[in-house]
Amino acid sequence: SSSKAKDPGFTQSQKDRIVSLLGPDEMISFSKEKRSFQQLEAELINKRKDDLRKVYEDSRENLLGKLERQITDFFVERGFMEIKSPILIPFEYMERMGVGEDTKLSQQIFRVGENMCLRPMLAPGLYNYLYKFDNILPDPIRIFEIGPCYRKESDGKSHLEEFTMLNFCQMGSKCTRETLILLIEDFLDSLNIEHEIVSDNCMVYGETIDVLHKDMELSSAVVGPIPQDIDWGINKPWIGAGFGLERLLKVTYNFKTIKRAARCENYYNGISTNL
Ligand code: ATP
Ligand code: 9VF
Ligand code: MG
Repeated sequence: SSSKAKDPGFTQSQKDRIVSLLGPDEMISFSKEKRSFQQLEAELINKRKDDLRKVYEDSRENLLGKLERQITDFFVERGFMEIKSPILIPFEYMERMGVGEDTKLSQQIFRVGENMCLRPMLAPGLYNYLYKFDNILPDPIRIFEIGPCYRKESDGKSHLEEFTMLNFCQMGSKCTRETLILLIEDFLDSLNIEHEIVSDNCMVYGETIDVLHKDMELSSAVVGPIPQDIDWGINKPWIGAGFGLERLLKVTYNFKTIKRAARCENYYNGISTNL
């Protein structure tokens, strides 16, 4: 038919290339597209070059870096101390977290040499700081960390193998479910992110309070204490929550895949760099 004749008939790799060049708000219907692959690609390349030049001229800020600074300001203003603990940690920490060799998460850990691994979560470092600060800082103790975490993953739309976690926690008085939820709501309101709170379960913490945006988990939050606390020298109530920064960016900028928000040389601020 004549309509078929106009169909440029994009191959899958051409479609992938075009999709990678789209901006977050742009859509394309390949079946209705009149332009040839070469025309379309050239137009999108020019748009993306303009986008990158505009970032260079206007703000020069990296979205992930900027979000980390914004979140840091939020928690520092609310009395939480900023922590930077090691990314390369003893594997023994994970066993002490209750991540035994038979569990799913233990299969996801990147091991380094005999005894070390890349941290898959921030909790071990925060446990150690809570223990060290317990006899020094006034009650309740509030700390948080933002930084890289690593997990072997297979599913790609909202999972990265290298991602950035925020974990904030409070230990001592007022560690209630209500305090935790108010803090989470205040935090997500500051980022203008709609969310829903549901109960879930996980292997490390038992019962969790999960924060969802549509079907995607933004956070798991916990009201302690939990049995593992004793192995870290902790014997006070606590509350805490872990958020993935790339998931927050994906929601904020409506990215089709989390890759656009990741540490990834193929995108800068969600804009293709393969131009
Ligand atoms: P999921 O079930 O989605 O794999 P999880 O429950 O294993 O996540 P948690 O251990 O609860 O993840 O980690 C806290 C938060 O860190 C998650 O809610 C999510 O926002 C983020 N996160 C965890 N794993 C990843 C990942 N592989 N890539 C990006 N973000 C992640
Ligand atoms: C909730 C998600 C054990 C007192 C140092 C703080 C928490 C966060 C769960 C995270 C994780 N836990 N990704 O602990 O805040 O650890 O799996 Si603490
Ligand atoms: Mg979770």
